[in-house]
Amino acid sequence: MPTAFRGPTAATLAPPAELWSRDEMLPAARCRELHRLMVRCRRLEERCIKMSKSGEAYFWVGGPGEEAFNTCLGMQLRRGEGPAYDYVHLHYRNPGVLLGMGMPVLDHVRQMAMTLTDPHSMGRNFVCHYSKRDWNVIPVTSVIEVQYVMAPGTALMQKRSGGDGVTAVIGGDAGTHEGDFASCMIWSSRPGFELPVLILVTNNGWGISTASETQHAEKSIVDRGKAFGIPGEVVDGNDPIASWHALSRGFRHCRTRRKPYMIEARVSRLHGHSSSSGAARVPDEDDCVAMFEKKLLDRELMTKEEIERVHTEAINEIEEAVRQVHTEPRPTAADVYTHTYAPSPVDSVYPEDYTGLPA
Ligand SMILES: Cc1ncc(C[n+]2csc(CCOP(=O)(O)OP(=O)(O)O)c2C)c(N)n1
Repeated sequence: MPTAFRGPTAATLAPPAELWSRDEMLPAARCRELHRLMVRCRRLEERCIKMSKSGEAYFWVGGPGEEAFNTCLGMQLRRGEGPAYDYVHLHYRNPGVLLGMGMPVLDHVRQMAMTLTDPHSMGRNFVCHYSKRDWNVIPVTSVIEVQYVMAPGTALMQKRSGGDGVTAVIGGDAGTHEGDFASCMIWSSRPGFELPVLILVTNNGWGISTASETQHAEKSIVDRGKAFGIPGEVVDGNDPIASWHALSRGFRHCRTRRKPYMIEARVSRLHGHSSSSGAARVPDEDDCVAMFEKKLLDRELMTKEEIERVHTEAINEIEEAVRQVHTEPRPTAADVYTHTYAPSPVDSVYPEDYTGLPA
């Protein structure tokens, strides 16, 4: 069996010579690891969609179609608390990032089912609205794009405190129209005060139901970085090999030069916007998991049976998590103010029997 997998930068565009460039190799073990993460993520998304339809949960949003890019990002983030580690400002399509960082699927299912055990919001926030202080995961908001204007803040603090920590920020293409995105570019690139911000955009071609070609006059979003002297690249976000290398380049640039870098990943949106738009599978979009499996089989890096086993194990793990959250408690009215403000009024201001409800 070959020990390394060589993948194309953009499967359909690159001439054969480039498909085999040394630049685009990944060790076989890493390919299998990425595949396992992508499959767990996809199966998790599919089960969560089912939960939203079966009454086991209420609302679903997520990133089926972004597994390749997001798992690569999660695996490359330097995980820990404080400025020496990387910070990550996410939006609502990033389970792959957290799984890549090592989050158990159970914690995602807990937020999906809105149980009290949800470590990100105690069951009070939408799914994918992560918040994890010990991994520098900044709380996700439903208000799109605000993450881009917050990112220079953590990067400024990282630059001042020394070290080589990076701030990564990610969001969708439609949201880049908002001023927050421009603020991110401006604050990250001030001459002499540049900041180590890895500015990522997952471009799925849609903003809910608005097609991006009706909104963007520029050829690619990273072109906007040129005006600010921010280098960047467009990558096939459906290709985990290309995504891995693009992200490596981006992290290396930010980590060593302490300056910003932009990556626009072209990705698919396989189940529409969210459960609000039905979440049915979209038939004519590229599927990164299926495409990667074809390459792994073609290069004899995995057998059909091994791939099937990865799917079965993922399904079993997720079903076990769903079974468990059915037994877990939900938030009560008494928790309504807990962690809403700091310090929590329930802990510090109100009497012990305070419920927040009218007497
Ligand atoms: C400030 C703000 N405006 C509008 C919305 C409503 N909204 C939610 S998602 C969305 C589309 C975002 O599209 P894009 O940024 O491309 O990300 P995608 O969902 O395609 O990944 C909009 C307009 C919002 N949540 N916040």
